[in-house]
Amino acid sequence: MSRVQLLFAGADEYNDIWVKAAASLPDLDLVLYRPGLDPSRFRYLMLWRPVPGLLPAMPNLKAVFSFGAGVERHLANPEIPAHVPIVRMVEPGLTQGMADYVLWQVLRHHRRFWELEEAAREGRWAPHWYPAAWDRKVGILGLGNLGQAAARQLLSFDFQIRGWSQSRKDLPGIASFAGTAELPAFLKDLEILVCLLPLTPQTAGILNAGLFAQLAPGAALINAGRGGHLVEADLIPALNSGQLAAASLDVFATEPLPGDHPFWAHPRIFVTPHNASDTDPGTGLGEVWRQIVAFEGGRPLENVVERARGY
Ligand code: NDP
Ligand code: OXD
Repeated sequence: MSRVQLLFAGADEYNDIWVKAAASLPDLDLVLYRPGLDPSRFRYLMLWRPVPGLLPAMPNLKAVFSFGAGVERHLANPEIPAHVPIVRMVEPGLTQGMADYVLWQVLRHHRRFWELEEAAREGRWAPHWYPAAWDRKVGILGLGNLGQAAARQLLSFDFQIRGWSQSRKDLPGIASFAGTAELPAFLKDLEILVCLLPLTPQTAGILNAGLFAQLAPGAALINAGRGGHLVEADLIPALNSGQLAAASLDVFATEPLPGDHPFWAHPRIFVTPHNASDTDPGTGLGEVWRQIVAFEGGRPLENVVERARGY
């Protein structure tokens, strides 16, 4: 196969790391997008945020590779022609990063480490009781690539794991709940809830007061899906009433989270800057290259977004 050019409009702040990673793929030319560049010759594009005017100037485009796993921005971008496939990012670095983030936060809530940190800061000697991991009920909304990886990692730490998805899964050790009808049974008595759903019209606002009320009293919430999953106005009342004990939020309706947002200052909310997991330049680019080679060889692309279902 002759050399292939990939136009790269990723997250600007890491461009140099991506250029370095591309050096290990001698048949791939990674060309960084910059205003004024003529994109018409490119057949492949790697895209994070929309770049107004870019897609209409790419008549030879064969596929858009999403820089991330979440594709709601691409689906909302009217400039991506309907016939051009959008490929979700599925790669080992992103997957492992999310499994690690979820494990970190689940352990934090399981052991209420934040209470110990608070006590230590205040010079208080305040041990507390905690149940064994095998008695802790953890649920994952979204049992796709990332949700399954997080579930497997938690399972290896002996937590009781349930997952919720559109279609039922047959995964050893994980109780699978499927569809809206099974959501109440999934939520019942859950002590730690992790959201790893894609943002779609069906999942927007799913983390709301009605859902919190179905969890065990004093449950913890971890949202690493999208900010649009959470009804922000419902969170602080749920924390103040004790329905929720604490929350870890990585994603927000407005990013960066504005400096005066009440989530920053709330003692039971732990904010991270949409950094739960990132696409790894080495393995991420390797995956894009693997797919381009297969596609050029006449094989179908994998992980193509189903536009009608929204992910
Ligand atoms: P997948 O497409 O692999 O998985 C999505 C899962 O959600 C599937 O199990 C799917 O069910 C389920 N689902 C979708 N809609 C519904 C619904 N209406 N009801 C029930 N279940 C539903 O996505 P990934 O695991 O790769 O990524 C998930 C999300 O994580 C991304 O969309 C993105 O928003 C977020 N993300 C956040 C990052 C961060 O740093 N905070 C980093 C990367 C991703 P089924 O299996 O039946 O199709
Ligand atoms: C992603 C993300 O979608 O980083 O991959 O949020």
